[in-house]
Amino acid sequence: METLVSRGIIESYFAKLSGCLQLDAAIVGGGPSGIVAAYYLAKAGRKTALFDRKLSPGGGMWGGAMMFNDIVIQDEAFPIAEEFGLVCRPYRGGTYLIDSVHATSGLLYQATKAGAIIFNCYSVEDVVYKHGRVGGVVVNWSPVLREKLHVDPLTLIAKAVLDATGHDCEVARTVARKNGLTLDTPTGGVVGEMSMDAAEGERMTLENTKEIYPGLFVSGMAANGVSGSFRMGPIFGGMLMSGKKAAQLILTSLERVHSVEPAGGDEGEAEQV
Ligand code: 48F
Repeated sequence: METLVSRGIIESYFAKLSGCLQLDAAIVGGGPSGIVAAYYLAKAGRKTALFDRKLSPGGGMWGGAMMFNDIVIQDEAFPIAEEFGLVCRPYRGGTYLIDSVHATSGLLYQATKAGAIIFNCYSVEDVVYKHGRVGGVVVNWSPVLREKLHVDPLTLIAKAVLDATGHDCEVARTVARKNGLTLDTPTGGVVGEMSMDAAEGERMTLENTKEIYPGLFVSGMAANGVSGSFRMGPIFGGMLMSGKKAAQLILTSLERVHSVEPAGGDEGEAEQV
């Protein structure tokens, strides 16, 4: 029995991982915007994997505000919450309250059920950058990085990469710093997040959700971070809508990109046509 259990996990896990060596979309960060993006991409039939450095993906949604575990969403985001089957309680001023543990687990459940693969305990430490576009993610075990072990990473090719890393916009920062690229932001670099303005922050999140470099998209707080917009605290409608918009933008871009596979092999790379 012990061997059967171990063999089952090992065979299943490595089949899952090798099935993700060439992705349509690699999502970095399993907060609300990344999970929602993963759901819509997988639902559209795209090979999608999401990487989160933590044991429990969900980002900043589990804890509500100051660990008071409820969140607020506004009217405009209600259809997304409804599509995910979340139980929303109408509140005042066109808002709804949702239990944050229910909301986070509901998003994760629907995204994985739609076919998105989630790799937890994975840190994205770099990207693949060639032919003038971002074309994949460089991953390592989070404990390897935490322990500062000198161990090389693995690489997964992806036609689109979504930076959904939240406030630190880690992927965009790494891409800009290492390659000296000009991003589609007001300064051409990562501007950095501003202080609290909930309404403006929510509005700008959606506006800032875009492709900031060929192959590299941003959503959620990372979108506001790269473009220098406001934080908004525990109202999460913008995060859900940003994830959906990111998925739509990626789906449109995937129609322009195809995978070139060398004859007789499965080790082709994503290239733009
Ligand atoms: O911050 P986070 O929840 O992302 P989000 O979708 O949502 C923001 C809100 O939670 C909240 C807010 C809205 O009202 O202000 O903060 O923008 O989740 C980001 C996730 O990315 C993971 C991190 O563990 C977290 O779960 N992450 C960050 N950097 C990396 C990463 C990395 N380099 N590799 C893998 N995962």
